[in-house]
Amino acid sequence: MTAVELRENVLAAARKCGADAVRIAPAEPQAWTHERMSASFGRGDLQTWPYDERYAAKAADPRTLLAAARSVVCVAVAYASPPEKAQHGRGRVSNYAWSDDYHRRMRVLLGTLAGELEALGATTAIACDTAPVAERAFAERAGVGWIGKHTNLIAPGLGSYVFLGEVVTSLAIAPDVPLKKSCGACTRCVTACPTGALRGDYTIDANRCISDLTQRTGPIPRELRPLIGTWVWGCDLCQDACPPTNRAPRTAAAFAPVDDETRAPSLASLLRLKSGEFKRRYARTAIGWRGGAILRRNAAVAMGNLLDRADVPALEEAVAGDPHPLVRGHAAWALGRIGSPRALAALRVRSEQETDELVFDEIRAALLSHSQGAPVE
Ligand code: B12
Ligand code: SF4
Ligand code: SF4
Repeated sequence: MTAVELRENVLAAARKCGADAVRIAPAEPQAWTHERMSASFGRGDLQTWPYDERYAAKAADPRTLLAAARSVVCVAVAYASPPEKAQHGRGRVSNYAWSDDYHRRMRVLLGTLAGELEALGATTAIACDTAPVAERAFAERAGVGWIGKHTNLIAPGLGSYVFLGEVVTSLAIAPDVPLKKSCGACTRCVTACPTGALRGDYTIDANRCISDLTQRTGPIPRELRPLIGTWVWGCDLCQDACPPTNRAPRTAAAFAPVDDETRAPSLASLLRLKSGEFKRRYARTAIGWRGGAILRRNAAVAMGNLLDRADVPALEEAVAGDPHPLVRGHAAWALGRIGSPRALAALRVRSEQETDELVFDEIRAALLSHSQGAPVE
């Protein structure tokens, strides 16, 4: 097989496996990516992630994953469905989590493609999300797309609603060239971000990103809670504001939403979600890796932003009876934000009974803000 035939065969195989875009990057260490990642971790941009200088060095060098690596086959798979508008009483979930878990689908795609390369005598390793690979950087190097100011990779014709995946291989495949595109003067995503996470220089303070805030395990900083709106998992605001993403079709049949409740769950049901129901509803989705308590916490924050007195009974129940202190604490915050006589009475009753220090602190802060006439942050 000639070099041209090899390249064409690999690209065709990737498309046959389901890739919407595919390009090749050389499996060389990327000094520029290493530097950018080190700088980002050094600034403390991703404090809830276990990333450090060692991780940056690994992620910028595909030979950490496969010692004999010569090429990285970079694929992008479109996942957007028609947009969901915010609905009263319902939480917002990011488009990437509406369907069956993309990790499984991507593993099948990448595994099948890797099998085809192995049939040619190659060794391979696959990566999607969880392996130490700077996926956006390699996709950018391969020319799959360019990295926008919202820090997501934008693929021409597909936009940024694409999952990335890689097959690192010992095959020497003729590489592509980067697209050399940029956002130009556009800053729409930066303006659209409610938390100020995007700096506008193609970097992000992920500690402020709603996607991170709704997925992390600990308490959400009080001053950031009002900025989350009704997002209960992930956030799409910067991508929804992005012109090349908006011009792309939103018809990814392979990632069709599981059902309406997964796409926009009722906040009252979410706050009462028991562990069995959580598993039944979410095990098949990309939300399943976190426990139900995280979703109940997020539902409480969304209610604290909706400010609907109809939510007080559900929040009362949560502050008094949820087994997880994280949920009781955030429910206390939400009751304080709503601030109706019934909400404040529930907080006073609970303040006599609560034994967990952090929850007690939330109740105290909520009550205090009312005694001083100031809104709860
Ligand atoms: C940690 C993580 C997060 C964190 C941090 C996000 C971040 N921007 O770093 C949080 C939880 C916030 C997050 C959120 C989301 N994530 Co995420 N996440 C990851 C993960 C696991 C690691 C990313 C990482 O290492 N970040 C550290 C930073 C410093 O590195 P970086 O993002 O790779 O980008 C740097 C380099 O690429 C470098 N660079 C190198 N060459 C070049 C060239 C140019 C020209 C430029 C400008 C920069 C550049 O500069 C970049 C910025 O400093 C990756 C999977 C993976 N292994 O890569 C998925 C991944 C990045 N996430 C993904 C998705 C889908 C999301 C969400 C859209 C989900 C959602 N809707 O909630 C949001 C998007 C939020 C946002 N605006 O970024 C996709 C992105 C697909 C795409 N089209 O880009 C990935 C690739 C997973 C996948 N396999 O598909 N994520
Ligand atoms: S995902 Fe949401 S919070 Fe995160 S950077 Fe984009 S707009 Fe901001
Ligand atoms: S909204 Fe504009 S600045 Fe942001 S990523 Fe899209 S094109 Fe770039």
